[in-house]
Amino acid sequence: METITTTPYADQKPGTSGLRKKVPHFQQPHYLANFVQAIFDTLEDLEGQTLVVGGDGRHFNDAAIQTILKMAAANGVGRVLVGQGGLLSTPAASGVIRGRKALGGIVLSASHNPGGPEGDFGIKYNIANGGPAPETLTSKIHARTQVIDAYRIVHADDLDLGILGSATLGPMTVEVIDPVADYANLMAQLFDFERIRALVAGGFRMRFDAMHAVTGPYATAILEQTLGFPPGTVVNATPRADFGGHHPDPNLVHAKDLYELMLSADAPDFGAASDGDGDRNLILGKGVFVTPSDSLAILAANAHLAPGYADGIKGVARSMPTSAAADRVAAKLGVPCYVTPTGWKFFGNLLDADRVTICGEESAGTGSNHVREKDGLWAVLLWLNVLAARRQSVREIVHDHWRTYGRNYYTRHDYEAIDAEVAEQLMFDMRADLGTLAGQRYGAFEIAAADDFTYHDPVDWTTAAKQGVRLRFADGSRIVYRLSGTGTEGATLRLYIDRFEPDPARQHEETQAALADLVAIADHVAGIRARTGRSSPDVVT
Ligand code: VG1
Ligand code: CO
Repeated sequence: METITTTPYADQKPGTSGLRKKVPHFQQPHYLANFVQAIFDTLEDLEGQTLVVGGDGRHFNDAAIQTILKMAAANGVGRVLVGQGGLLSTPAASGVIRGRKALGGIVLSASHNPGGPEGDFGIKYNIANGGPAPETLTSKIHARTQVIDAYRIVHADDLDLGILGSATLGPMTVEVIDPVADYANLMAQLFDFERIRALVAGGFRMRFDAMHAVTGPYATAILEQTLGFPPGTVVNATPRADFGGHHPDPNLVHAKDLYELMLSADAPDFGAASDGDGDRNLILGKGVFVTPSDSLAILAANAHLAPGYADGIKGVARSMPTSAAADRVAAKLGVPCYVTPTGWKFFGNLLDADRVTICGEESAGTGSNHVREKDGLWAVLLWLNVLAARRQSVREIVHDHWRTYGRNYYTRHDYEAIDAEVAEQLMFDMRADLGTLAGQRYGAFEIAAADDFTYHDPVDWTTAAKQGVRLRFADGSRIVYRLSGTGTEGATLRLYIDRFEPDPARQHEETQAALADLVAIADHVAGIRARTGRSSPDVVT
């Protein structure tokens, strides 16, 4: 074992989902090692404990895992479970931590961000419940990175992570596990696989786009090899270190081929995709895109059709920028709906306290109490279970939902890689203006309230302030402004627009047209185009 002297890096503050930087940034001397040692220093009592390590297979995944293993051995960890080939989807890692009663895990991913030698990389720590470390812990890790002066590592050859089974690294055991098996078993317990198999046998067809990311092996094993979908149902199924040069982001821009197929005459019944680390989902029917906010509400309303949720759900939680569609379902079911800041780590306490069963975010993340991460394939399987039980098309289910609960027209506009100072100033000015905004009128829209969202965790009473500026209008419409905590270049401004339409006769407008007035108001109030010099957003979802 060797102790290596080092000096701190100032920029190791974890964001919405861990520490994310460009690959070359992570390759600076001791950069990764400093952060890993900061995690180990912050965790008390590592001696003899079990940790889980895995990632989405992007560039630098392998090298990072070898470093982490050698550091874990030098820091007294007893055993590390690592996915074969260094792979573990984020939800699968969460499941392994829980199922195998590990102390926690290190998940390597930059999610939907592009990969490759110049792409993004990321690292985060998950705790024993399988979920992302809460802010109390991430702040301690950050504080440690600021004073770190040494790290510990053993000298050893790299391990072959391609072979299942046990190996030793100094005093530590490394177990290379099948990354899919535990996860596939968990899914089989939650869903009615027989019923889905019957649906498939009846000619129901789907396409799943794994985007050359980590879900390929999971989707192939479950959809094709277990549920009977024909080979070729899962496309782009082989994980690649650069995701085939694409953004593994399952939205209508980056999953364009799938979207076009689903709009075409040859569309199968169901289309879905997942992101780099397998925690997000895109849901499409023939000619229809289901917004993530609607998907959350529809899954909450229909979850009882799956065996894992047959007793009903305890409650629902959604991130603040997610539309209020789920709130209406919760109200009808007579269960609570919690509103949290953006980021899955805020759902952990609610799930652990059994206050909620289903959670979701507008950014294509949906999940349940089965793990402590959002779960892309889980959402796809729950949809399949609902489709198999209801024997209606995706379109019929969505329209039926709107008729019953009303429709929330919803869009998100992202202004990416804008100047960080301009972005900070915009948010600063909005916050300063909050007091004067209420009562302002723009055509038919009147601002009823304006605030900056502060969350009070109802379980541990911690507070998270400055989570997004909200303008709420008299008719229930809403505009939200916040800065991304996952970008790696400049700043990304996210603008979330939401309008409720209870009248079934008016629920079939094109989304952007239905929201055009509010989009114009959002720009006018914050001066987005004038300040950024951009004439339009980079991504509209
Ligand atoms: C984005 C999304 C957020 C999500 C986070 C991590 O964060 O808006 O909803 O939880 O990414 O997703 P931000 O701060 O950039 O808006 V991912 O799939 O890590 O895993
Ligand atoms: Co992700």
